[in-house]
Amino acid sequence: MQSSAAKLSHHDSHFDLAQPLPPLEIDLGLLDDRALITVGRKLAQGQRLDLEDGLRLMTSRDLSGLGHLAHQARLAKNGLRAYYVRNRHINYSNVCANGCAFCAFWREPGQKGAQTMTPAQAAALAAQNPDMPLEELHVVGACNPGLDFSYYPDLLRALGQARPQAALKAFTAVEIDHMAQVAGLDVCQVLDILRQAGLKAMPGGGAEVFAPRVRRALCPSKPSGARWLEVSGLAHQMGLQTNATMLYGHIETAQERVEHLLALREQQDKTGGFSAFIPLAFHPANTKLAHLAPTTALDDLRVIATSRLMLDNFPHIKAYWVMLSPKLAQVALGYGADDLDGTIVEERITHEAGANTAVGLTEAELRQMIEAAGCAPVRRDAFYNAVED
Ligand code: V47
Repeated sequence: MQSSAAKLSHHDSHFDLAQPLPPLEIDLGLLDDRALITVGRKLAQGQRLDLEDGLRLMTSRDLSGLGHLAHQARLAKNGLRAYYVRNRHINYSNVCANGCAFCAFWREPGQKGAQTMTPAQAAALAAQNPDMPLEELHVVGACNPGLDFSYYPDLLRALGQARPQAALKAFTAVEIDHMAQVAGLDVCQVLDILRQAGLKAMPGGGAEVFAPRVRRALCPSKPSGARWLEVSGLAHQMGLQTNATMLYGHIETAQERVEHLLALREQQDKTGGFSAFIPLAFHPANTKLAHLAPTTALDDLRVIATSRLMLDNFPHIKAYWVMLSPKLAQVALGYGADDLDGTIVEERITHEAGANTAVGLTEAELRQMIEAAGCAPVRRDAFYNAVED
């Protein structure tokens, strides 16, 4: 099959990685769960997995069997390489009109703790620690009804001046949709203006779980899953690489998880611009869902492994250490993940929801985690190109 990824020239290095999986070397004797044997046979024949297969994976308790399948897929895509990036998060505003039930980060306009950085304040943060080179600035905020559209290109220009070497990976599909409404422009016009101001790629937040049932219950004001996919696809058609996420571990069912993955896979078949998928483990503290238990290690690894196997056309699966903990993220490198994200420096969305992980890791710590897992560390840029000193 000729993937549309091939049409986007800057994806050339990802072309093979965005192809469905080749036949995998599966040892059926390593699978305890009989349901996994069906999946293992399909993988050995290079067949694409379907909803039923996804459910078998997503509900299996045979963690070592799942790990074997996902690790073979990881090896086929990325060998034993494990990527990390020297990056910094900038959360420019927490003022949000959406009020999602799973979010501890958002504030009402004027509420105690509501904050919006001026572009100059955000640039000053980005410029901190000038001795620490950054390949990426990860810039995410909220749907702030009080900001004019001109704020966003101003923010990008200020950040670009503060850190000219860092690629600006900024604004989720949800923020882009919000800007289009504020500006009275269409999504491509918004992206064009942002790109002229320095936008290089987009993060994958705001996808949550696409199922309308879940969105009605948790984030009714947010655009639909179909809209999130549409905005991402338009970004791809304009040549921007983006990421994708799934927030799991709240009220979603196993089937809704697998359907979310299949919708992403279908979009990737069409537009080919997703670089990485990042499963986001729900943190309940200080949210309207604070009564829910946090995710378990078994479920975290199962979601990583299932994602690697179902998203056969995604180049990378990220184990986001901020949410998983560095220890579990390290283990996830043997369950399909090939990227740990980065140095981060400052993180608010997960920490305000109760995460007790560090706010940042050093490059040396990331490399040690990767080497101790038996993988080869690769420092990357925002586009997954290897970066040498
Ligand atoms: O969009 C909100 C989720 C996302 C909670 O693209 C929560 O490289 C857990 O998208 N518990 C932001 N998750 C984080 C994100 C991300 C992170 C790292 C890398 C990339 C990338 C993207 O976090 C939000 C939302 O889906 N979120 N509240 C919570 N309580």
